[in-house]
Amino acid sequence: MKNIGKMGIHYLQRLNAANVPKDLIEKGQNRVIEASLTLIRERAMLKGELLRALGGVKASSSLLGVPLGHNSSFLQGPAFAPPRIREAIWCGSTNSTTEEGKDLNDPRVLTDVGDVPIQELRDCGVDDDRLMGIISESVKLVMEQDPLRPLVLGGDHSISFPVVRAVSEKLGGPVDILHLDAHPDIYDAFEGNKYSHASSFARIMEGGYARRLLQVGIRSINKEGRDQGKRFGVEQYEMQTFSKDRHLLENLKLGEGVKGVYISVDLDCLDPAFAPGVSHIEPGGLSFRDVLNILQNVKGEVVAGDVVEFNPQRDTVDGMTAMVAAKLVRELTAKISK
Ligand SMILES: [Mn+2]
Repeated sequence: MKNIGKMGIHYLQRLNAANVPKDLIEKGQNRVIEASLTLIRERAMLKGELLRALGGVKASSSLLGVPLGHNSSFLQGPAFAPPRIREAIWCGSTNSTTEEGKDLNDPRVLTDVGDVPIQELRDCGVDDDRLMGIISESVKLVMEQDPLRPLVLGGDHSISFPVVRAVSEKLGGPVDILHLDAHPDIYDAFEGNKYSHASSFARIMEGGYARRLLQVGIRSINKEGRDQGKRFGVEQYEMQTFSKDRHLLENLKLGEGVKGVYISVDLDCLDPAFAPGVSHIEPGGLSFRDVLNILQNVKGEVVAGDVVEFNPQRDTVDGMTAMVAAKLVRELTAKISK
């Protein structure tokens, strides 16, 4: 189970080793990359055209799945999360309205452009440098279709780097990031991997894609995490002082003077009692209502977001964490759409 994310059929990599001409491989990979982007481009265009024809929509959430789990340092199950989250959103156990009354069945509120075919690209030997570029490009294709705004389903947390990079580049400046997580994910590199899910916010800050980075729910942090936080001017709110910080965190005003607000939710920000289906179980976390209180009360223009690190291989048999992820997606949708 542990190695499932590494079990792509690295057939072309083997061919490479057998002295197959390099340009033959590269040309084939480029065709697969173009086909991958084409499907997302066309689906985003169709949804954008639909919303523009309907009219009266300023911003609308559009789901983009990024089923990538191989940059996890421990388990790789988040590669399987996007279809499980969609299934939970639409399972019918609850009605289709968000808490404030937006109807998810209305395409003006929520659309879906599908998944970046991460496993298919890796099967063709596409490396992480290019994979991160393809994720960024896919996010930009969604943003090109006004009024769509990307709401990304991970995947492990490594995907937040290419997603935030794309959002910032497309909008032409930094955003403010609200990052809910047990971990700061700000190692310079983890086990030698600069794309590690534990390093995504170091890449984001180095790139200048965020002005403010607020990390909330932190309870697994070492000296490097704190040093890196200071180095990049990160506002780290640790769980040990949450009762003191609660009022501030439930009344955040972000995004003024920058291009907007990006919200990144790692499911392990929640106490494992609420969300057991995560790779890194870290007791002492936020309740689900704590998270909703923070998210629902954020003042600012939410331009994009992600929900990451759901590991279906660790979930309860009745899929409780999938429902938790789904409700977060629903409420973030309500926050984005207008
Ligand atoms: Mn985490």
